[in-house]
Amino acid sequence: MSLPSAISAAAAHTEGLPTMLIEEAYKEYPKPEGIKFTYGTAGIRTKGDILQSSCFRMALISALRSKKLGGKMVGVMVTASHNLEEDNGIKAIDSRGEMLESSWEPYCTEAVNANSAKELIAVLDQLVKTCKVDLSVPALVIYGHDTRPTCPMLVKAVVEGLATMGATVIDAGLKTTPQLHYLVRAHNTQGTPDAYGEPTEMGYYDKLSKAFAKLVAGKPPKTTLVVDCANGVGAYALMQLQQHIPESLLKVRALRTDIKTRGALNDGCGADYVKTNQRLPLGLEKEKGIEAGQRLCSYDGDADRIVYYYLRGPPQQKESFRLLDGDKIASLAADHLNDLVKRAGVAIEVGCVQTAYANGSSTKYLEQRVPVTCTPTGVKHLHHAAERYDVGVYFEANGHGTILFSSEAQQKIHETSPSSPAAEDALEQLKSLIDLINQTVGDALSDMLLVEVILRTKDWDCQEWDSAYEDLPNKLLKVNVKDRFMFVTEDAERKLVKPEGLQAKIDELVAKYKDARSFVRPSGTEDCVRVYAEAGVAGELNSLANGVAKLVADFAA
Ligand code: G16
Repeated sequence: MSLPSAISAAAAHTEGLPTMLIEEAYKEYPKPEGIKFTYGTAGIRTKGDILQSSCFRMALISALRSKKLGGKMVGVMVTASHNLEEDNGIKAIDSRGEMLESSWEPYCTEAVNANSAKELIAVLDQLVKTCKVDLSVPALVIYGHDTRPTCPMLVKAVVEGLATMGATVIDAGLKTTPQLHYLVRAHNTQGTPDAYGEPTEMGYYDKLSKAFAKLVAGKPPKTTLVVDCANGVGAYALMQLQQHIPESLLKVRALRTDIKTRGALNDGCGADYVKTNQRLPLGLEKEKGIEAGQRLCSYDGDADRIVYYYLRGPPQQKESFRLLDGDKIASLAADHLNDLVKRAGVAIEVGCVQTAYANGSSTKYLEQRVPVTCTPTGVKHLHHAAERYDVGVYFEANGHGTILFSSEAQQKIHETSPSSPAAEDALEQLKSLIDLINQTVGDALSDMLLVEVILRTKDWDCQEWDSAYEDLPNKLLKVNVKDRFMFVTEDAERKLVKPEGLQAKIDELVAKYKDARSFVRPSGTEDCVRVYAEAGVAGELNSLANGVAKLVADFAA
């Protein structure tokens, strides 16, 4: 069916679900046989060439979600973020620009696994009834995508799904994930007291760059920041951002910007590679100008994560590498905000949210300064926990995170009368930080500007930032198993309840090492089980991590 005729047919259908149109369109989007999809840590993620049916069905659900939210704009992002290029995925964005309300996730999983049009319609019907969706409300959905070769075909499936539901659509085109989150929030808050910014890509750069300019006024850059763009959409976004920030305020050298070469995305570069391998992006040590003291950072494939790093010696030596990951960013930001809040004399509290992956040293450091909460992996969990603080700093160790200012905190910051010039300066900084930080979701560009502002304000280099605490030696491993869903965790993923007996074996092993910790959890974005290990003695780390990985493999065999 052609799109315009589908749109008009569906638009005319306001009483119930457009079942005939769904049945018709379904023929093009049957579920691939023998595959079980799951709406996991960050939406649905698997090989890109088998995702069309999921994208079509997620579009149907997004239209329903918009209807449920009174016709507010919601978003759909086609990306597999940190995964390699052959993978792809789809994540739904709610009307305030945050992740999809978790009670809708099981419906997504059911819908993408439906084996017939009838089953699919039954799932949607159930959703409409249980969640009391008024089908007569018009739906508005914006969609965007990253640079993966499978994106055009998956976007087509999204468009067909939205047309089937008669939704009004906005094609955001190539975007970073956080940009799409920004656009949703900005659109829905336009003309209200909570207006988030102009709902355009240019509005996004404008908001960030103006706040940045205020915060670094009179503090010119002393160094060039080298950015590894993971050969992804971040390369494009950074180039645009540079058009808005003059070199006199920010000196950037963008590397790994090749979005055209097949297979280059996240390959040997990007935040995940650097964090997991605790080393420079492949081949960077040979680049001209990469030397000791150089400030470096890496985005991931959709620019929603960032990690920093620097070299203490020659780039060719492994030991020269020093990582400043999400934990270090959280510590830097929490400290800075705490200082500002105190200096400003505003009665608000800064809190921090981490996951089990947070390095033990970072948790110890933060707990001495602010309240700290631990949640399961996934920004959706951290985001909600951070909302409980006046100012909630949340970062996963992998560099995914942001800072939330509650409405009350923002009001207090805007209404407090400064008692001294120092208090006035702190208040002005807080006001600009509220604009600089993308509060919808972790955002590599916004987080990068935040780190630059703090380092510039403190007149620190990476080494001074790094000296806050020393990370405990740690290692992340992936174990490929037949069925990762047989691994079930509790206690914010710090303990396994299934398979039975495995946790006791892990505990037994960990007890043999000094100041050690290890946990195991199934990934929500890759087909593997992840093992994290930390040890007080560096020389013992590999033996512990490999030992736990072996236990996992043995239990899964
Ligand atoms: C996504 C999530 C993150 C999570 C990461 C890894 O990141 O948004 O919250 O930490 O996946 O998750 P898992 O260990 O379950 O595979 P991204 O950057 O890939 O969207």
